[in-house]
Amino acid sequence: MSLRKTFQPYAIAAAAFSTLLAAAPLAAYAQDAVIKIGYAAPLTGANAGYGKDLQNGVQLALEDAKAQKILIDGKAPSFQLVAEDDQADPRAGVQAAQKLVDQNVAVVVGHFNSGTTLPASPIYDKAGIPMIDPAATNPTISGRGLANVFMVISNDAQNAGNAGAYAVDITKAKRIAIIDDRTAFGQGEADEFEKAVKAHGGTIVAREYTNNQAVDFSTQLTKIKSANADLIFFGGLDTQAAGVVKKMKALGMTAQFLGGGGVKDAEFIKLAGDAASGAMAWEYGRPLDELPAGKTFAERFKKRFGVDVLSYAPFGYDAAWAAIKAMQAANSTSPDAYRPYLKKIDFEGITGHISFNADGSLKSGLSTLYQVKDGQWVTIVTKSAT
Ligand code: ABU
Repeated sequence: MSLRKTFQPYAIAAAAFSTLLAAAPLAAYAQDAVIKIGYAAPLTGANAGYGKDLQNGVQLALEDAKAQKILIDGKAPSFQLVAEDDQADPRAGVQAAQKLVDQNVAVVVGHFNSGTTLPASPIYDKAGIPMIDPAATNPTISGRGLANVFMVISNDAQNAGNAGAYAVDITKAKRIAIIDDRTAFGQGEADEFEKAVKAHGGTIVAREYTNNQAVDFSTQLTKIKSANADLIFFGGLDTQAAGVVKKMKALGMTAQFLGGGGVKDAEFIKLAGDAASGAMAWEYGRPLDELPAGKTFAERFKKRFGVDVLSYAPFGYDAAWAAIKAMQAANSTSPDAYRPYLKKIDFEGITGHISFNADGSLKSGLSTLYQVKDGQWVTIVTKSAT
């Protein structure tokens, strides 16, 4: 039997403290039990803001669990966050995953990018460690039959699917263009958007692409301008989306800008300035201020970390709690023991109801359309998957 199969975080912690235990009262042992919670995301580079935001969400969940004095198998565990920087790079993502496996974490919350999550998840799966994805949204993440993959966020079949349907049916766009950043995320959501546009009888007049380091979008936008598009969908993240709307304005383009997930945040508005006005974007889940516990979460987060929620921190919080609740239900931190409970988890998180389909994807995923008005994102509509 492999080390992984016999892995028991409590057992390891207990062995390390065995000498101490012989002389210590039971209560002291209980408080010393350490559960390693793995976390992987970009902590350096262009996506580091997202990584830190998510990490703070996970950290807050662990601190809340401690404050609530939760018990697992009669013991009050001490959660230790073990964070690895995947640099938003697929190769570094694989290395980060292996490091977390080697450190015997009981669960992994991660990653942020679809491009790192896709190659990292089979490593956790092979090691038998559940990975709870709080942000990466390529639909194939949960579509490969991996028993240890769970998502607390809706995927891009749902989110970009809604975007495509709405662009045709409600916005009434007649000539739709698409640009994507050729990452697993950007291309994935652009593909889902295109599929939905076509399924709803819409017309794609141009499909262009860039890469996730590019800062100049002149070539693509000049072609799209010639194609006389009235709506442009961008598959990629906030910084580049801001560059696209700025260039659209510079070229005198009046087409509606529409982003998918990862565009709607304060950074986009700050970077795009006036060009952000009127921009639309679909994001995952419900607006935080419309969720029962959302306002309190935002206030507590600001008080604890000194910054506002950027975007995905509440999903990080819910991902960590999904693991903690499954461990509580199983009375064990052993993945083999708590995995069955994770599969049937059912609770109200900060982001909404958390329960999983058989493939680990979020049941009843929602997405929301926002638009920039007077320098702020305002909510247009929230929809369930099309
Ligand atoms: N889902 C938003 C951005 C992260 C990603 O999927 O790559």
